[in-house]
Amino acid sequence: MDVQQIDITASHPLALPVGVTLDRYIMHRQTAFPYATGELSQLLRDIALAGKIIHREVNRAGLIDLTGGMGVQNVQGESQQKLDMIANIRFKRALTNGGEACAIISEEEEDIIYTGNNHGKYVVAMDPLDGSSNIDVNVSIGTIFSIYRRVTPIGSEPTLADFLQGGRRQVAAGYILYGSSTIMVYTTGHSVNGFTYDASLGEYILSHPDIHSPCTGQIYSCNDGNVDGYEDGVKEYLTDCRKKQYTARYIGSLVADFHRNLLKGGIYLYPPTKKSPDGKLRLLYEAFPLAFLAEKAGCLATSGNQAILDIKPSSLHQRTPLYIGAPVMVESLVDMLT
Ligand code: FBP
Repeated sequence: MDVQQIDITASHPLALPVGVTLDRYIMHRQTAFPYATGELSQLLRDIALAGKIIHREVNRAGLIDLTGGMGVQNVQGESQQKLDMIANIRFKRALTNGGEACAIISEEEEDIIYTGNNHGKYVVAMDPLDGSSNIDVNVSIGTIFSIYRRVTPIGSEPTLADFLQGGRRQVAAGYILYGSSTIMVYTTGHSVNGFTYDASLGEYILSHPDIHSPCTGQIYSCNDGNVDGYEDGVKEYLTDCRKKQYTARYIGSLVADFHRNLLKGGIYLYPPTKKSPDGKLRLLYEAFPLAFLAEKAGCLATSGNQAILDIKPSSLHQRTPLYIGAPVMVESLVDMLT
């Protein structure tokens, strides 16, 4: 039997490079900062690792009885889903074992979580699994994280002050979206990059380099069921969107709605409502990290009164109205609010 001679060169389709892995990208970026010690890099890798595990659990949740509620409520008064708890445990463990985070706050827990790594330089605020209402119905959900360099002395017990520094003091922020594919999008204060998880390799691969969001768009995202409770300026803005025949898209998972609008141009609105007069979304682990990332990608984020990143935080689980997205759309909304 004649064996056909095929010439495998580096350019052969079977030999094409897989792309830049997250680990390699982090190491490369670290070399750009001569004073960098690798702790932030390790922390980002710890978060990415926990994200891989949650990717696996989300994908097989229906097979391993991981859907449904726990029958208990979290500090927000929301019923905790099994996957909420699993995600919370996995991220806490990864950050504790990683050794770089001295403390964590989580949407799922009332108080500061002390990791015991008092020599850690960083604290992490996180929403382990955002979009809880979508967990059981296979709709995209996500993890949101925000990282600060602590202000208390290294070696000492971290305190509230480490978490209430203000959004502009974040050193890194991002999210992991568990959707049709799993993607980690983050910034360390410079560019915004997205890495798609390739489970067959167990690696995140750079798929969305240097994301710059369109300055305007035709997509608006809000819970239309709450419109009657919105203030006049918001109602006026939504009427204008309809008049302009913009597209209404609302997944009900902040990370998923934000990600779509970041790439395509659009605005996400969660105004004050009768049920949530201060807004629903949490400042420290939902609004701050997405606003930090949004501004680096050319978007705007406001509470209606001020830029989200200029809000002075006063408590761990405080809420805020959130309007975030394409600058032209956010500015025209703010004009109608004032
Ligand atoms: P959690 O699921 O983490 O509590 O997040 C809040 C959230 O689910 C956002 O993801 C989403 O955008 C919003 O609330 C949906 O709220 P509503 O159901 O009131 O529209």
